[in-house]
Amino acid sequence: MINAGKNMDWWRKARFGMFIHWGLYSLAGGWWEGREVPFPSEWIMKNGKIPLKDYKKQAGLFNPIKFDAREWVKIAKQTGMKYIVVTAKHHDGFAMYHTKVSPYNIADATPFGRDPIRELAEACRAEGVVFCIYYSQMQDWEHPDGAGNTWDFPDEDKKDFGRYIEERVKPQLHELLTNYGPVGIMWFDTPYEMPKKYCEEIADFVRGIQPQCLINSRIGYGLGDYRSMGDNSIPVASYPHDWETPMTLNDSWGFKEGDDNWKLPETLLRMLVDINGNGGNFLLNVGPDALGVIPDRCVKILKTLGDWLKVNGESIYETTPAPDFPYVLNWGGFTARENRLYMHVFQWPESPYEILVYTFKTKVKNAYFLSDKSKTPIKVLQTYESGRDEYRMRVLLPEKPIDSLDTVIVLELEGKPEIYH
Ligand code: H79
Repeated sequence: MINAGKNMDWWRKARFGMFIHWGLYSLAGGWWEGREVPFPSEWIMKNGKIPLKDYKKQAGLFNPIKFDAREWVKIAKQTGMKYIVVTAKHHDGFAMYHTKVSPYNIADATPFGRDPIRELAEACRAEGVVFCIYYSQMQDWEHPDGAGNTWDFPDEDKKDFGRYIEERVKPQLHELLTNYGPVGIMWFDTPYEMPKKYCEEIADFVRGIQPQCLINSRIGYGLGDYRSMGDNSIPVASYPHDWETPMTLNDSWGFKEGDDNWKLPETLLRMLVDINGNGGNFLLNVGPDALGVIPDRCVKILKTLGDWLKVNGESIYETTPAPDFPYVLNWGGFTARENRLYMHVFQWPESPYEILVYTFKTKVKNAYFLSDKSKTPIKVLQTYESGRDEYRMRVLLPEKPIDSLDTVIVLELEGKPEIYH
């Protein structure tokens, strides 16, 4: 993989972004002709084998009059998210921006008639959030030569994938990269059977227009700038490249009526800490509904995260990978920045209210709660074990946690945050 970090600065500092899945599938909301279609709602067309001509009829009904780009971007910002990745075209092939390449787009085919991608790009710029685009480059269930639609276009021999790339993908990428200002990431998805030639062509095409634009690894063949982990998967240790985990808030990416399997704020925070501690970014998804509203329940969960980050953001942004401890930290986990380690205590210890950490290469100079502006020292008892050449420490805590979700303790170290293995 992966270009050696060129242009990665903003991305490495950001650490937390908002994914937005919004499309015609948000109108169906996972239900078709009165029946729930299993799995994520953005897949409804394929999973329900819905004929293109029927799926397309949704466009005439799609009128998200409550859509307010500024509001979405403000929600992201208040959640502490530094970038937004929004679906300009998902696998269903419907463009959520005003493309001139095909009439199958939100501005031309719906009563709504606006270009939400433009509005979001402008709102992001106004609010200082990095604007990024999701584009499904291989699957397109509307184009007869795109991949994936085997029910409307069953005759595989007739398909000319190269024609789809030339007629649809490149012209649309050209629009997205020339009409909406600087794009932080062009986020591609699922290149499974795509010939290398096309992947290289697309990567070159993007970089030819916006050289600073990052490309995720789902372009294929190691051509991306950073590694996208599998959907909803978090590696258990740090990973020797820049990487990012895309994660759903409930089960579906697109809005799905009745999908109430919401993750708890403490679960999400734990994921954020685990991901950051292992050197990755967290791209957390919301699925706005057919009216253009991010569901209340999402907003509430995000607000809890945002409130925590307002106090504790120093332990998340601009972090570098924390050491991989060779034992389970059953109280929580570490993030790291310069000569500081941040202990994220999710599970407060029972009496005697202390946490033991060993195998440190260096001494703790100073310890305090991150939320404590006066930095009142927390007691840390340290011993040097000459036989093992390591520092062991006992962090002595009060009986009750400071924060109900995750209490952060700053450990200022004499040396670098390194441990013995
Ligand atoms: O956009 C979201 C997903 O729709 C997309 N990636 C995230 C970011 C994605 N595209 N392909 N895949 C995920 C992998 C496909 C998984 C599948 Fe399935 C398992 C296809 C069929 C079985 C999930 C479950 C989708 C349909 C059923």
